[in-house]
Amino acid sequence: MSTSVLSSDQIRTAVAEELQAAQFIDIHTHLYKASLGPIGLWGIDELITYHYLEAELFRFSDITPGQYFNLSKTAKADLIWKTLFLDNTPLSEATRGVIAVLNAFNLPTSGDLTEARAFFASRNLADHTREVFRLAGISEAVMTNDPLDPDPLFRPVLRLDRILNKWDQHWHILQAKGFDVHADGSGRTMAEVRRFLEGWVELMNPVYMAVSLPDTFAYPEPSLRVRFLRESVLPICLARSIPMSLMIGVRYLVNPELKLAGDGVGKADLRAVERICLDFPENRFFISLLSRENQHELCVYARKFANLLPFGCWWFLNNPSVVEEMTRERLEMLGTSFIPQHSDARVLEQVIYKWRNTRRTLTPILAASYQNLREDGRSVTRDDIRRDINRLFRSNFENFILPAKAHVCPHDQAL
Ligand code: HDL
Ligand code: ZN
Repeated sequence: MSTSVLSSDQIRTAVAEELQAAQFIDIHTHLYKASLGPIGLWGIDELITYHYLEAELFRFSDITPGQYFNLSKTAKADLIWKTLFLDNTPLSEATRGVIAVLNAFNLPTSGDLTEARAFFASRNLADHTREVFRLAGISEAVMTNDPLDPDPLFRPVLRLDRILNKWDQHWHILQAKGFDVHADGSGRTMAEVRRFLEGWVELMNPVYMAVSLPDTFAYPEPSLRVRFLRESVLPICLARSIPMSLMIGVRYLVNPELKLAGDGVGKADLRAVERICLDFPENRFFISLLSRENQHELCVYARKFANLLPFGCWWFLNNPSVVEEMTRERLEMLGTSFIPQHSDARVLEQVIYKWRNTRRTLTPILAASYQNLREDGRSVTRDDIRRDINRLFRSNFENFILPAKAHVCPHDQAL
């Protein structure tokens, strides 16, 4: 316990120390646990060929995407390394992140990749994963797809993009598995998709369900996607007390040639979020939006709907200049009732720099909030800071995924 009151000039140090000491839960990643074998991405060649860096390569090099994607993984990494890290200064968020990972393992940040490749090749993945989580200061990461065996470092999510966004390309897979479904959603399709998902919920025990949605997402609308949400997905989420994560604002493949790096961003109409929260007041929604222009109104909606939990500075927003603006407006409008960040890591070691950057960016923002509070007349202790950081990076998530408790009014308890 530390109830000692902090002076103004002690606050920032206390915030930095408490952020450093806290173990975060990373609620949205594209990582896979070691026991799954070779499907998880890790090591220097995967770090350097991250699709964020591929997008940056094409701005500095005259190689075409067609020529680039025909190269071997090693050749791609060598080209990106030379172009973005040697011939130019790695000043972007994604290039600086690779430097931070190399530095974390005392590897050279200039010259060629020989020593880095030898280092990562020497690592045992299970041990390496634990070391990476330790360096990142995270106790667990939530994956987008689950394998079937429990692992304390990784927790599962049931990702629904193919059902909700690409039913026309995937309905036949369910039909081949014996589910009575149809391309047009007719007949018993909705009930059968619910049965399919209930089977996966039984198998995976997901902490939440998730879907990425386009900037044009509308609700209500006479679409199969909305019918699946209303008739199949959200009823299961309610019955099993599983939150639904809606990540809205993607303009898919604005440049198809760039493949995974080809997606863009668009401002969404948040009346869809408003209506879903109203229509499903017992369901709980993690909401992350891709457009900077949607962020302030998301804070307003979070003030209207307690079943809406804003999370993260997603994808193109995960840069200090935007993270600062989003986090400040969330603190001002929501206090600590939101989840500031997730890593969205695709390559294991990215959690090291993504979480270091989060701590570095949030320290002055949180410190300023406490200093304002102190100037307004309420003292601040290290216990306050520790409790608030735990809420921001752990218990807001943990409480949201717990089965909904019956609300007991203080008056009732007194009776
Ligand atoms: O849909 C998502 O979960 C996004 O995060 C995409 O995976 C995106 O390509 C990404 O990696 N963002 O960081
Ligand atoms: Zn993601």
